[in-house]
Amino acid sequence: MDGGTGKAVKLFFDDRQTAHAPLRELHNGEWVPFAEDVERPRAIVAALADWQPVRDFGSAPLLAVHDADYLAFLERAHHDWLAAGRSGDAIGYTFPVVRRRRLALGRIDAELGAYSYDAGTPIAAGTWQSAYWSAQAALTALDHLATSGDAHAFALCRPPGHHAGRDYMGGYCYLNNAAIAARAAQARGLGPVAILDIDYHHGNGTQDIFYADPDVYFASIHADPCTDYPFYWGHADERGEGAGEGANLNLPLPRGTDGNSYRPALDTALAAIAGWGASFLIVSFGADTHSSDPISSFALEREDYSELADAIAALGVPTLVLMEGGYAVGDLGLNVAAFLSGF
Ligand code: SP5
Ligand code: ZN
Repeated sequence: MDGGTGKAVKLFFDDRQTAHAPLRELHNGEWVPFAEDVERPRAIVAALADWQPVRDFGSAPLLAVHDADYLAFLERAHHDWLAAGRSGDAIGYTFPVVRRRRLALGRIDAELGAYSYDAGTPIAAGTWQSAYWSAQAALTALDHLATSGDAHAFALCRPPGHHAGRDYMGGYCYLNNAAIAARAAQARGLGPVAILDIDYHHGNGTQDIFYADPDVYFASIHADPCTDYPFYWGHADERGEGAGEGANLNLPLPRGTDGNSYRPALDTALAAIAGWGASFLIVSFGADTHSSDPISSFALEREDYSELADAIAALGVPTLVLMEGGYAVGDLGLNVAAFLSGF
């Protein structure tokens, strides 16, 4: 609630975000249906009323986070895939050892490997359009917070963003919406900015972007990467580096974590964010912590989400909520609505 008026959190989404519709992903050695499908945003849109239009802030805010060559690749990749005589979705199969040797190779398969770290993030005909408008939804919600005096806003970012780095895609993510919003918030003088990532999976892309940056605090609560994707990032000993040392907090939790066992980690993250002195908060919200999620193994229930939001709102700083994962399409809309009702 805002100041006791009962005013609902403003919601932002653009229909162009449903153009992205890959058919399959590679998982455990098999082609399986793409989990991050268009039924997700449709379910969230259906569960909530009064969606606001998304404005176009152009590519400059994207370039504040991502490399220009990576953005150009995303925009043309599916075209290049078709030009190479392929059909369907573009997906890589050769992944260079990261930064071992940065060759600028033109073949689409070489580029797909160089700009990604997994085989679960295909590029379809509508991918660039949807990723672009997903980022613009975050920027529009940010603009709303900067100009309206509201304390909370929600962007239904889809595709999600927290696994995408400066020059790579992964984990169903292409543009890092949270990082783009964080840089835009700084540019508008809203900082110091903290990002709280409560998706089931570690936000490795966001962590990577700000790892050496003392001006953006990143805290993530997620499934222990010893057992869960993305495996190589999200361990508790990753605390930032250089000037950013101490501005990165990972709180991995075991499979089976429920609302009661999740809560102490949230309190730890919120205390750290408050202690650091954040004056603007971005929440990377994933509903894949729900008990019914088909690709995840936590056990949060719908009523837990409003309590989490209530605790986050108690920080008392303007908060931009961005959608990340959540794949139980039948529960997704009501879970997101429950989370937003807590503000
Ligand atoms: C944003 C986000 O939540 N990304 C998660 C990426 C996880 N990818 C690895 C797990 C893939 C499991 N795929 C199962 C598909 C069943 N249709
Ligand atoms: Zn996730």
